[in-house]
Amino acid sequence: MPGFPNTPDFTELNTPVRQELDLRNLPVEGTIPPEISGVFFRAVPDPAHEPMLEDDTGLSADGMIARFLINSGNVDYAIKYVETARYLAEQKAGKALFGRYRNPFTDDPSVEGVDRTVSNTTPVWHAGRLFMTKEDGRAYEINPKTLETIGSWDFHGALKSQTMTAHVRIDPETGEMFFFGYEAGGLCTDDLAYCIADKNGELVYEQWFKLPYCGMMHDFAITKKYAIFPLFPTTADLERMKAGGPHWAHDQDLECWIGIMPRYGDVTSLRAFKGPKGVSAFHILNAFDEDDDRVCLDLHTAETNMFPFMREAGGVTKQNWEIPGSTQRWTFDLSKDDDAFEIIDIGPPGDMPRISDALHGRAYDHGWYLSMNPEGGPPLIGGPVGTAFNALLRLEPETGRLDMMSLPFESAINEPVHIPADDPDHEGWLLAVVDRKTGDNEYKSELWVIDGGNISAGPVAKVIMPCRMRPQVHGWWVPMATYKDAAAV
Ligand code: V55
Ligand code: FE
Repeated sequence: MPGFPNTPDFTELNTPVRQELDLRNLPVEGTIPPEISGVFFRAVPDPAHEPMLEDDTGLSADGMIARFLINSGNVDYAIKYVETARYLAEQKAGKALFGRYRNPFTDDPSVEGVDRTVSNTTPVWHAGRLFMTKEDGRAYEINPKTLETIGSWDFHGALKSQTMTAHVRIDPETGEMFFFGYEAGGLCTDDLAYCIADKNGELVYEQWFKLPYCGMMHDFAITKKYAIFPLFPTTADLERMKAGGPHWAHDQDLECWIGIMPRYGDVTSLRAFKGPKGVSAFHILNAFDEDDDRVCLDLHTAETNMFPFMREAGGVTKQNWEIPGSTQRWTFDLSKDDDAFEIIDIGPPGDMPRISDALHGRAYDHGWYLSMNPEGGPPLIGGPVGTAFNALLRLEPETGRLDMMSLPFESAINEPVHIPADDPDHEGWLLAVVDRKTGDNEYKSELWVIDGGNISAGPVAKVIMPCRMRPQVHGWWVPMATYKDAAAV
């Protein structure tokens, strides 16, 4: 695409689309089960302008909020830019004004002090409100009906943290939203803000503590008793940034660190554990209390950072497919005084996990995630790390049972959402967008409806998309009754 760099972040499936749409009654092959009634929100980064500097990452692409509305087998689709302060400033100028990923020292002087976040990572629904989130800033509130941007969200002025994770955790019983922000006190700070919003969306708890280093904490977990903060050794350095360098560099010799505290406790009760050097993880499948003192954390790990630009800045020169990884269970024993913990492999490498929302923080017997089928051909160029997943897995961590839905050659699958079934014996449904290469820089996309308990059978229905789609990061399912009750109308 003219003007955009000829790199994996801007070519093939990652080719910028930059199209806002509002479509009705898309064609469906097969039958969508009538119990699937609600809304699948998706975060889709798509750069509205060519990068200001030569190199850029897709993680800087402007957030778009997309919505599949599914009702009685009918499907509507809409997608719209999140009108962040950054998006509006660049729209006005007609060009990019913000420089490198998370480095304000590289910006055009005209935007000094303007909120840099692009809200491109996860749509979050809580207490009747919809947000678009990104870990480098605060969330933006979105009107779920019109997809218009309402504005930056600070919990009615209560939030002190300058950042909010894209990976909040909602307790299925209490309806509380647990979240955190790292670099909470500003760029490159080692401040971690741990927060809880009650079921009505009011911020009722915000406590800060110091991390051992300013590193990446993309996700975290709660159990019924604990909050778990895993920090991985991709580190930020203010001097490097002032010199125009990257925010992140992966440090292969630094240990990861895990902080655990009672989830309603005081941060002074935090226990610290030390993990392997150089290991990187982005997403957690689930966490739960095994007994009073033992806490399990199931996550997707890799030997180094899966983002080429983060590991290259740290001198690691491997290709994505050369990086060993696995799905692991980390078990922490809080009755012991040392800072070690147990690690066992529970499944093949992958990422983009999904479990039933009702089982967050609880013992669970299966989950789904994306992976690479070694027999599925070379991966398509697409998605945040530049190589797109070509398989969906269903894993039972306890029994080791593994099922796979492999895709046709030259196809890619985006992270699914899970929809519970009415029948408690049915594992529910997964919705995921699947992209297929159909020609020279030509792609066709479909929304697949998959039986969660029988993924190897392939989709039970497909929604045929009439438009080109750029890869999603994360998604969120909202049942129809909840959606209709939205606060922002
Ligand atoms: C991730 C995604 C981001 C980001 C940092 O998936 C990490 C990991 C889409 O933005 O800014
Ligand atoms: Fe994520």
